Amino acid sequence: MSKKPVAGHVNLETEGIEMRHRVRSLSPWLCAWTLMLGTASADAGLLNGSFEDGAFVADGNGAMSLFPGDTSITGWTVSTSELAWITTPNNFSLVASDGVFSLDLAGYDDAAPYGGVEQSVTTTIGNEYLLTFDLGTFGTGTIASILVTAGGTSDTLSATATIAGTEWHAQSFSFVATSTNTLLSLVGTTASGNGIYIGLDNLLLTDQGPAQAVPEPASLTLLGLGTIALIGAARRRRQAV
Ligand SMILES: [Ca+2]
Repeated sequence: MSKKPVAGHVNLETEGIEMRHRVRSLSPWLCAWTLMLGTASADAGLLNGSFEDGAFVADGNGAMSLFPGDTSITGWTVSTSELAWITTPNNFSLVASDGVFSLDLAGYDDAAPYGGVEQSVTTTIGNEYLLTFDLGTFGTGTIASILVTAGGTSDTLSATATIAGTEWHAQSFSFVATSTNTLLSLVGTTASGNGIYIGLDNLLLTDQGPAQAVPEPASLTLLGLGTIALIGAARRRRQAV
């Protein structure tokens, strides 16, 4: 007498084979979904984004005043106007956002035009890049702003202080590369109140992969219909067994 399947009994072996078959059938669609939803981001190779490396020589305040054209900060060139490269501790009670070094784009002169830094990075044409950094304020209610430029894209990012001491505000900026080399530039534009401080630290640049248009509803519908058809076929095959 052969063993008959009991009603409601699940044949684990058969179900397992069916499940593996269905997963294999769906895998090309899952891959397509993954591609459409985007690829993993990767470090884009920005050098010394935290300003921790370079030929730092502290003055009596724990800072170093740098002028346009200076390349003392590894990877970076000072642009526009004077800025201060500051270590921790210092005589200004300033605290770096990351590591021990940070910049004050208002520098020692505390007046516009403010200082800036720039670095040329290798980029892939058509890829989207995300730049994140911390913008520092000092003094409750004061506003600090930085103009960020990358290739043909630019934006002014601002933050308002809510506390009296050093306060770091996370910022982000995106651009699509149009060249194999993109000049990344950050220049201080506003330091309200007594105008003494525009902090900058902790820059990270990530390559987000090819800039993709949001999938159009029509292509999403086709993909969805294809997936449903595959599941239906798998079900019909199972019922036919
Ligand atoms: Ca730092």
